[in-house]
Amino acid sequence: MTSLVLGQPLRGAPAERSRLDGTEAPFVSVGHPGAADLVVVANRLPLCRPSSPSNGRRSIDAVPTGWEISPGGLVGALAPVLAARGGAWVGWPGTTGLTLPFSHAHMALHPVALTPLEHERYYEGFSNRTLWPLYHDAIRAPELDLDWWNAYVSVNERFAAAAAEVAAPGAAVWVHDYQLQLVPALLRRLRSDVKIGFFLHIPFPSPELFAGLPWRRQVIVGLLGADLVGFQVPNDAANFVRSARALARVDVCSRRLRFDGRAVDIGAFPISIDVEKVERAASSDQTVRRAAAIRDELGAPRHVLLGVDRLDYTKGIVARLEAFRDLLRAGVLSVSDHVMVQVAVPSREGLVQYCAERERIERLVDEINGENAPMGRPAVHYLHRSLPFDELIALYRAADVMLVTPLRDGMNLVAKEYVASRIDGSGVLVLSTFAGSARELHAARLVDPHDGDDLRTAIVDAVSMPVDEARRRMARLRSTVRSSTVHQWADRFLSALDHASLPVLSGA
Ligand code: GDG
Repeated sequence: MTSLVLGQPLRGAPAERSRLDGTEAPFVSVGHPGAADLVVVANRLPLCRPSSPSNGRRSIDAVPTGWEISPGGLVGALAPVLAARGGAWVGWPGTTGLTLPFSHAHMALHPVALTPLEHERYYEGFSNRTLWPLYHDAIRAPELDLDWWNAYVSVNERFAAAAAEVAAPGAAVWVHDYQLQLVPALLRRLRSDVKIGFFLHIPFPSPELFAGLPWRRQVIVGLLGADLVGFQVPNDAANFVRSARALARVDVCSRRLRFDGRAVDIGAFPISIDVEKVERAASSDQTVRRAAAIRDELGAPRHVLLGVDRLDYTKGIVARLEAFRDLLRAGVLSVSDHVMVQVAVPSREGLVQYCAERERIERLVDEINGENAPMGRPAVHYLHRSLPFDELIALYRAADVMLVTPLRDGMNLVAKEYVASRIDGSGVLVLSTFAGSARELHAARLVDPHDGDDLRTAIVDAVSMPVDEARRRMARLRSTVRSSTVHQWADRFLSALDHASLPVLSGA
């Protein structure tokens, strides 16, 4: 177990009270390499800028004043496991200022430093201009650049070295996502005693698409360094197995591959949300009041339609707005009865594809409002910012129809959050069949976002759905979402990793 002393700062180190959930666990410096029984390795440390101004107290160990642990689903799911097992989180802190390890709420956080050039090549370049579009059905043309690939290799080496340093003998190391696909094999070379799990949050492409990546074999071999490789849905796992067969000549026996004299387990582990947290927020009096106030602010229309996405070309925001525009133009919907709210959280703003997408979205919003909206009463309310969690939940409660229409998405948690927040059993979810969540949320009004006709019909179906049918569907959706939480997801993955075949001990 870890030998971190938590709950009090190290001697001489001034404490900073955490603002996460009002807990009082301080950031304290840690200096115990090789002490963590569970290590999470992810591109980012779970740190963010607080939404409220800093209280002015000084942080320690170069944690800049005003940083806090980000309260997202992943950290919510993993923090208790890390606390119970004694765990560490290895990741890029998102800034150049943070270099020393520190701890928070029984987690040791180990920053991995990146230079601005590495960030540009490894993260913006190879991760987000090569892999992201390639893994999302090449909705945008993946760009190839040898310098980006070289940076990806060297940054993955650094992450693997950091994980190797903090993992206790026999520890479980859980590597996350497309930015770190080489880490499993690199880490295995450094630490053959640890168990290595890898989970991909985004889709894995078909072998035909994957063949467009010149470094495809290296990526496959990188992933095959794990004892367990997990995907969102079975189809992603099947795509991976097909490429592994073709490129690395693995033997396949059901869900277990044999590669290089070792077994590699493959599985689908659909991620979920903190259902209890969403339900608690959705049922508070404050949220109910705020949801009613939002409807009033929107002009008390009969139907509020909602979209909530990172501003990303994979999310199908343009197709959704075009469908809404066309229905208004055709007079099928009317601005007096139908108002749309689109939250588009700023994302990857340094990349040209994202700037272009933002321009397309904003042109469409202007077009729709220009053509249809009376003065002071927009038809589309466009929020290009991140909202506080409670406001997001109030919006879910205010919305009669939730439009989740990605062109391709690993899972899509917004769909699950909407369902979890509909505690009164009302509301209609329109969900793309290209989202991983469509495999579980069959009772949604499923739609093909690539087909404008289907999208328009789905919106009309949603706003005109008989109350009985809507409630029947929502009851099924709610029972599905409630039966599988993010905590169960983490438990399932980690227990599958515990049961994966034992690694060969060094020297054995
Ligand atoms: C990747 C995969 C997979 C959004 N707007 C606000 C806000 N959000 C939160 C949502 C949700 C999260 O962001 C978005 O999650 P998604 O699953 O929709 O999408 P990605 O960011 O693309 O995530 C995806 C996921 O990883 C997990 O494996 O499902 O397929 O692409 O939780 O609530 N949160 C707040 N304000 C906002 O304005 N507070």
